[in-house]
Amino acid sequence: MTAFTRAIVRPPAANFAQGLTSVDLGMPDVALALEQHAQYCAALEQCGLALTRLPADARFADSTFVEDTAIITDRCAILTRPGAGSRAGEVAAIEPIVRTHFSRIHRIAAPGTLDGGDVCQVDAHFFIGISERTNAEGARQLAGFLAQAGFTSTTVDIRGVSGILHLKSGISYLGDKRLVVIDALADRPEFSDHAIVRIDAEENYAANFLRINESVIVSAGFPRFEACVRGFGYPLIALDMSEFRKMDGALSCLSLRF
Ligand code: CIR
Repeated sequence: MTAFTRAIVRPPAANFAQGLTSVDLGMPDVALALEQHAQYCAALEQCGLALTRLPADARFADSTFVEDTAIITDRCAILTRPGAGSRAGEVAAIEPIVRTHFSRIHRIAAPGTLDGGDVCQVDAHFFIGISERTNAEGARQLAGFLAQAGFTSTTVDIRGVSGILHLKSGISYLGDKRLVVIDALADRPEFSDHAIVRIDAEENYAANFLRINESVIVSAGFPRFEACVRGFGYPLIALDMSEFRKMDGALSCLSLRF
């Protein structure tokens, strides 16, 4: 399991509610989103991470979801080319901070598109989702950069799987060879080499969580998944993510961890 020491975060801007969403959960309350973001940052710090806190950026209503702009590993960094046109400029806004940590940076080029939310690292292997945001060409370019760094990867086509925007809306790596997967993806042959922990359909949103060093950060309100994580013995932090969920966001989207 990768050991993390740092994370990059950016709070939601005043126009957060004007971002993209595919769910019908109402308008987010920006003040509450800011509070939830502060709790999220405190949880990352509690897990031992030093945070780089970027300023809110109202040029891009979705800019708090920094995960989509870059893939950062312990061997290389790749700037993405987000699949939503309204988010394209977010990459230039994250590039300077990524450059302070990595001298050699790759980037996804047109016609490739790739959102970081479609990329799930499982030790030295990466699953890359082909989605409404990430196309086959973006996945092919990323797989090439990862291979140069000695990583392996496979693609997982999630188009047509309802209720998930990105691959990591439906799978996350718990560590210790355990891959947590929503029911709709649990039987995919791509995951057959892994120990699968299934998420019940009513708890699908819980499939996006963070394993940070020893701890697991989960979204509050999913008691069966919480009990499952506790049963494995991981220290657990549960965070209210209600306002980010209204904008199709979840725990992993709010940071770049390395
Ligand atoms: C979007 O639609 O792009 C944002 N409203 C949500 C992005 C969530 N990002 C992620 O899951 N990595």
